Amino acid sequence: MPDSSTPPRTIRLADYRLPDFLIDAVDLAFDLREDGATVTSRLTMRRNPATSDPAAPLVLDGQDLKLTGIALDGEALGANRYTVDAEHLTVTDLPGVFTLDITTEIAPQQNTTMQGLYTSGGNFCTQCEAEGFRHITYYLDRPDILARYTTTIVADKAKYPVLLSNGNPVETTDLGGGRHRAKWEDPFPKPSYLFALVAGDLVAVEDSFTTRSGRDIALKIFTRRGDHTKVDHAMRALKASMAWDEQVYGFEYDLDLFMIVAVSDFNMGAMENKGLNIFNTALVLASRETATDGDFQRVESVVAHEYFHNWTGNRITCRDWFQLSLKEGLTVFRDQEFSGDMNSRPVQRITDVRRLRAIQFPEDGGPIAHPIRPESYIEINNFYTPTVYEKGAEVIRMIHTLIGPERYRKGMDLYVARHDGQAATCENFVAAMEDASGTDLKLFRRWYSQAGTPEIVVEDSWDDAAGRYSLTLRQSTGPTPGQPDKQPLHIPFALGLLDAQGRDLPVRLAGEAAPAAGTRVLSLTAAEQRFDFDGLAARPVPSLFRGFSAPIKLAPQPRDRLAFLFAHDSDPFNRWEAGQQLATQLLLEGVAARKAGQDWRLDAEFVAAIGRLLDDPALDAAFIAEATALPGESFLADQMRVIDVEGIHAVREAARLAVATALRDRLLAVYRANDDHGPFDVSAAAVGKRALKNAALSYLGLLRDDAEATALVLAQARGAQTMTDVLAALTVLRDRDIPERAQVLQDFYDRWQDEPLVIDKWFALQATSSLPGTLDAIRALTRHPAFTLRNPNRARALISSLAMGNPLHFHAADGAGYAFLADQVLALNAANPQLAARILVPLGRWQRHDPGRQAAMQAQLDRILAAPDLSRDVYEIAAKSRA
Ligand code: B3K
Ligand code: ZN
Repeated sequence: MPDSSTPPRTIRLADYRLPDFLIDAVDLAFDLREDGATVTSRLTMRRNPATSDPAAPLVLDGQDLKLTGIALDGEALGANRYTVDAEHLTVTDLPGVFTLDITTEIAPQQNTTMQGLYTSGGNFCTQCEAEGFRHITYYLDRPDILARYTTTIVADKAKYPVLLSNGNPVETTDLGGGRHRAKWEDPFPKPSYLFALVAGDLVAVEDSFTTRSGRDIALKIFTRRGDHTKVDHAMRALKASMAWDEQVYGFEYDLDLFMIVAVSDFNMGAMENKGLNIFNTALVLASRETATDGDFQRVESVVAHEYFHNWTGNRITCRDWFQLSLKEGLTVFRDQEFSGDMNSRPVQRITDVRRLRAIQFPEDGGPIAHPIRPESYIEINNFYTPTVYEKGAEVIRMIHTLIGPERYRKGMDLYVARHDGQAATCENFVAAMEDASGTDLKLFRRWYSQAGTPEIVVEDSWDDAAGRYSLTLRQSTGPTPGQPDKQPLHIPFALGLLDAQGRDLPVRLAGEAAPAAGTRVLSLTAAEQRFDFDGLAARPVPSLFRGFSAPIKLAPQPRDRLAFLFAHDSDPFNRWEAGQQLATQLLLEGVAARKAGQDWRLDAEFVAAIGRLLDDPALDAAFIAEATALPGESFLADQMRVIDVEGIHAVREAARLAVATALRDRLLAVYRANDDHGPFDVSAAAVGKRALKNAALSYLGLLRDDAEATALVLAQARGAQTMTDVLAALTVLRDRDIPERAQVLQDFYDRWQDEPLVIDKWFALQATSSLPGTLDAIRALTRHPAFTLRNPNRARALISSLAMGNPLHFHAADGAGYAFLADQVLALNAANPQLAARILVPLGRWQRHDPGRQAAMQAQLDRILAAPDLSRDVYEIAAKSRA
């Protein structure tokens, strides 16, 4: 705990109060030096007419600041007029309208937390969301305080030729003596979390975009020298995002300049500061040699995400941090739809659902389960979660599904008309959607307040005489911490009915006129509900929750139905899903058989179905790659009451080997057919071909005694021209104990040692190996000269790759993986609490492990909780995980 005498304070949504004061304008001046920085701030303030206490003191937030000056309306304030404690500056006896001048000294070079003002690679940069601004100066550091900012930066001209802040540049002046000054003005009132400053030796790649109203916007991407050759893709993505947001939402960019700066030390992916987005290099830089197709796609989607925040987040921001999903869930939904339009839509949906299941479902079923609008927190940075982001996006998607795209767009227009320039709430958003669509969303609102993943059981029946097919759906949600009893939710139920040839039939509710054949969206609103369908000649095959129309868990369906849908469903998501569900049933049966000491083999029919997909000319290559991959170990684990770590690994590997053995020649043919050596591009078609080729390779690589397959893997690892191909081959070698492995890895390191993002891949690769001795190898890698915990990308590459991407070794029965993770959490606790708390999360998922592993995980949580000077961030996750 931060201070052993008082437990950290819990902040509650129910305690929200309007601010007593408002800030109309902020005039900031930064003097940046090698030994620190001086920040002077002039706040133009007034009492909030909407609150009633005329004597309320002004309580400004501030942490790790040295106050060196304070003046009210130009007069230095006497010591009797204010008090300073570790987190506040309180000023009493204030008039109705006034200016406050505050000077603080800060130490950016010593700031390892990566919030507030800090340095990365010798350059200055900021991260203010959620509460970083209070580490820069005293302020009302809450998102409902919207002010106009002017920022002046003074720094050494040679070391920091580039000086940036939000808005438009208004002046640059050479001050002599090797120093210079830049002044920026942001005309849009904004909350402090969107403030940004960058000072450094950076180069810009420039471009421009003409808006639909004909304004020219200058676009600049800044990187360190040398990296500027890798920003073409980000620039393309930025321009595509700007065009898409105009077309799909009518949102036009509002400043004359849009900037992105890439920094290598960054706690998360990127930050949407007004006009000056700051990005982790990992999400800007991409080249064929250094980035995989997955990296290219992530760059595209994060560039879009941050750009989209300009309207959903910046123009309309959040009233308080409990409303975080208002901007995050909505903006993730927007970036997912953008990526769907730019790439293969079905594969995008599959990727997004896979991600939701991999990271959000376990959260929703674990100790830190919370609704998308949480009701309390100790440290807000701990709530930038898959639930707020990914489930939040599913909630917006469900509204879109329920009311349809046209009414959704009307709802967005109304939301903007009502709230542009304001700090809004999730309720404001839903109300706009409700009012614009005329759809009652009263029950739907429960998605905002209820945590947990609903489980749905579906039963069907067929009345031959009446030609009537009936589906009965039952929904239930298990208890989550603090929410023992759950209510039924309003769940969009997208349904298709197929005939025996796999053709879509009309989904006609009893008594209705016949609609067109195809998917129909119905509403499940009760704990149990029956739907009757008429006009059918024979019992249909149902395709349930098409497109994953709600973030739910569907109870296992009959195998013959899954096999049929896997072969025929016209909904590509559900076709993929049927294969995954079928494979899951088969593999879990294998896990049970192995445990009982019985023989088990992967069903030959299933293997044959995979074979038929492999070279189906009607299917998209990227889709085939997804549909022929078996569900991952973590997904399988999530389906078991008590997780059998070794069993899942062993059975899944045996099944993969069975596929590879049975389909060897077809896999080889698919490999060859998709091995394209033409010019490089990242079009959906080219990416799909590489994905399918490498899906084939990952199977072929399992054939240990097959010299041809092994030679293919080695040749690709050594000679491929794209990082996608090199890494796919290395991923095969990662798990193969062959003499060439070490040399190939060493050659890779030698070739890429000056490219940090590629070296991150090198660490991550080794951390995810299934070979015996991997944990020792990881421990040795912590002593590698290129390893450092101080760089979040590097730390995550080794540590989170083990904890989240290598269940076999993280969950080693002797608990060594857990102890290793706890060591790293404790080593990071003081230096970077946000990162420490983030990497700790997997240790809290002990509930469904066997008693031995449970005890070992809990022991490490106890060890963390007993450590002195625990940060609020780590304390909150450890304490909630242990409870
Ligand atoms: N809004 C930022 C995340 C800030 C995280 C603060 N701990 C990036 C994004 O979601 O776009
Ligand atoms: Zn965001």
